[in-house]
Amino acid sequence: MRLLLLLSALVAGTIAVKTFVGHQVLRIKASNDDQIKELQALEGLTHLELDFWTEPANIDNPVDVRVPFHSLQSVKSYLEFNNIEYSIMINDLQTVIDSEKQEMETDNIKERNSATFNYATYHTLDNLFKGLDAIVLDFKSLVTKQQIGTSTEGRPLYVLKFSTGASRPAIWIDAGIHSREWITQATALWVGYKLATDYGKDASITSLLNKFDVYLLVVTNPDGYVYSHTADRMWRKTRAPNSGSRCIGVDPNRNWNAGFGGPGASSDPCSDSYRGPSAESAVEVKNIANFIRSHGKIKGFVSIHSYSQLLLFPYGYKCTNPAHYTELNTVGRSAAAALSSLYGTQYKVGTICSTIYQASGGSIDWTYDIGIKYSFAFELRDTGRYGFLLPATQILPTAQETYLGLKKIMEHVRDNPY
Ligand code: 0X9
Ligand code: ZN
Repeated sequence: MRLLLLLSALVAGTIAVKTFVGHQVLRIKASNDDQIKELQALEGLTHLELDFWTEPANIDNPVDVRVPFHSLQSVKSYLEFNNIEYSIMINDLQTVIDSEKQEMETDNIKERNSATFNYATYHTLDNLFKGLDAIVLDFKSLVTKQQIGTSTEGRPLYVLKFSTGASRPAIWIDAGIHSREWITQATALWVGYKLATDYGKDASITSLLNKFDVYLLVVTNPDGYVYSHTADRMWRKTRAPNSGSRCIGVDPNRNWNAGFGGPGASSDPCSDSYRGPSAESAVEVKNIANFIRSHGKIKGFVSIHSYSQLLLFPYGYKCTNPAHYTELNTVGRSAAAALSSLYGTQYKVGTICSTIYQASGGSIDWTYDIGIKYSFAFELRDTGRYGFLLPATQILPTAQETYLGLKKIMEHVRDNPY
């Protein structure tokens, strides 16, 4: 193993790609609140360089942690010493990353010789952008591409606008605010394609788009997305430099002006949930917030994350229920039921705080508090078998079922004007 690590470090040094040889993903099951506290204490030990894929917050949700090779022994001993149950979900993360990469390369070579976009594979940023252009080209009278701003490193933030008339109210959908959640960008692109093809064919989508515009931001964090392909598959944040620190990036889902700086976000620039120096300091967040504010008629806002199979609504920054709790819960349940009707995929529905954890500075809390009643966040497949490394064979089924959930939410927005 040592030799392997050394070799991979050498290779990584020359091409600057982070490797995960010998990293394991452990699934940890806390059985009481003391054990939750012990896991939170573990999270504070930064020298272990643990990557919590899900957070220790309550005993209902298992905690998935990526443990680097050098920390495996200490972490396992700590868990055993504290009698905390765990199992190995992924035995060697690099093996999974390698097969994902190989599959993607083979698919992309095939795709180059084909006239059609392959929705069933993961794509580089450039290819996703080609996918956006293909939709615009195929559905000229319905879909336009609009740049709503630029990322830290100068990449465009493109939204697809689905519109059949001027000055309509609108529904916003974004994906990929966390770059490593690759299933979300892939799903969003297919959803765009499906919306466009369904207009004029599916009565419900037709009536929706005769009343509402839909804005779709497929790659909310393009710098992080590129970095997750070229340098570090597990990259979550933006790629903005932080003054006074060598660590890079802000968690763009801790940077919104909703309970900013409160619990469930870090003030440490090296943390994966670093909130940034101030709300909307991340240009990616600022650009979207500006767009939403100046539009003025956004009536539904859906942000797509992965993983865990959850449909969430406010609040995350506090643990009190929103004023429209009953309605949001009902809509959420009917969306989850529609989603489940296709392949039986089960979703939990509830507020961010009650379902996962308290987390401040999240997008849907901000949109809800500025008056966008129908604000939801999806956490797509799976429940942890592959986590962020969901096999490409699951892209289409995930996209198809998610579309049914999204459709239910959009229909509710359409039929309940406010
Ligand atoms: O912690 C998060 O930001 C989300 N979970 S993830 O594993 N994808 O990072 C959940 C937050 C959902 N809240 C909002 N979208 N506001
Ligand atoms: Zn996320």
